[in-house]
Amino acid sequence: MDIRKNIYHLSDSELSSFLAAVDALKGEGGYDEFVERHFRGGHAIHRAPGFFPWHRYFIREFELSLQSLVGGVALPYWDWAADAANPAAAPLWNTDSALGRVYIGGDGDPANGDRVNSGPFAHWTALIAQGGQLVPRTPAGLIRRLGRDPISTGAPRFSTQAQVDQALNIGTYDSAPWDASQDATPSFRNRTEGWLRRPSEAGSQLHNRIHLWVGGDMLPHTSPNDPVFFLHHSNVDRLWAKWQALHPAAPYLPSSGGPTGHNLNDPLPHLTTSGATAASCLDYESNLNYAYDIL
Ligand code: CU1
Ligand code: CU1
Repeated sequence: MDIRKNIYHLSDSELSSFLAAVDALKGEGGYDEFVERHFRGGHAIHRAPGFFPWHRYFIREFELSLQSLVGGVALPYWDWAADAANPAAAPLWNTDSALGRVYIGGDGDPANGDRVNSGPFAHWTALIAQGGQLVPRTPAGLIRRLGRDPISTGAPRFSTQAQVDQALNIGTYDSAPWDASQDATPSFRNRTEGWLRRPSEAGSQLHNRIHLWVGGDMLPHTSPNDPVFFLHHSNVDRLWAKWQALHPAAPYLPSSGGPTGHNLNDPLPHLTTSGATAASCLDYESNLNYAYDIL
């Protein structure tokens, strides 16, 4: 059983092993296959009930790929709500080892097209979509605009613990019409993915809001380009696990009648796990062999 920990709670050696594994996976090409699969999944794996199970498998496949390169690595999570008071100052973006541990590098450099020039992934090249194909960015680089991307303007600008708690209290997993609509019965999936807003909110929230706030390469369907994607989705998966624990009698919905690929026993597309369905990942501890240190 792999135990996923808060990235801030990793030991120095756990952190350096994780970062080395991610960089090694990038170097041998496997990392970019995850970017490709998420890009191919596109709209078919978002805005619908399969959002949670699809990403659950996807990041587990990623975690197993890391382990094949560096034994014993587990995927940490970024509990972003805990950094909501001042997200740009979060330790996650630290660029100077004199000020504390360096995790995944900091904000992009506006003088260099907002390319990340700090941390362990500073030399990376992201893949960008061009005519339906993915090609390496030229000049090379990974782009971040922490809270600065034009698309991330609007209030609130960062997802909060109050929003997380409100989402976790919704007792229904998903509801017809199984999409991103505002007039559906409030559901945990629609709210936590970030489409369903409260009257006081503008724009996308929660999961979506983190993509918008990080900006740059976290915006399009190639968002796994930035390793923060996996830390973010590890946390999103943890929130689903917590919701499951809080509502043990609430089923995954729909069992049938939803969009193709999103019913309980439908095959999930663009994964490498054969026969993966929502049903087969609900008990993630038994069937996928990982757990979280704290739900
Ligand atoms: Cu996604
Ligand atoms: Cu996401």
